Amino acid sequence: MFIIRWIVGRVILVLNFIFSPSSPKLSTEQQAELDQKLAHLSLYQLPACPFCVKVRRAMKRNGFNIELRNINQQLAYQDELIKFGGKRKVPCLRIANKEGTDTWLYESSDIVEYLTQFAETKS
Ligand SMILES: N[C@@H](CCC(=O)N[C@@H](CS)C(=O)NCC(=O)O)C(=O)O
Repeated sequence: MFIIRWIVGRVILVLNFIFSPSSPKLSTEQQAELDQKLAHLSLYQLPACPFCVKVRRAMKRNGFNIELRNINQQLAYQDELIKFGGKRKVPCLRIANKEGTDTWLYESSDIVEYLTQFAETKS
């Protein structure tokens, strides 16, 4: 079972690489400004998870550089995801709110929807 999941994960990564969506052409200043607007977001994820790939593709389409937190690579990320998000499930978008609280947004479709709305309102 592990082998099959591993192979499927690699296939997903290769296909994602070949059919990678293009990013908007932004100047260095525009990109820096956008990066700053996104600094309150971080994505808890795994590289070969198909739902995480879906979110990362949406990020790329919009030119969003959101910090990626691999929960298998850093145990601290996994621990905080479980402790504060409530479960070990990826992708999960951590949204640091202005009041100092965090929103933990699970479900790839909801995250993509959030990013799409962000893209529409950012300018
Ligand atoms: N419906 C969820 C599915 C997410 C999902 O099943 N993620 C898997 C990885 S691909 C997961 O986190 N499984 C729990 C685990 O790996 O511990 C979504 O669209 O985000």
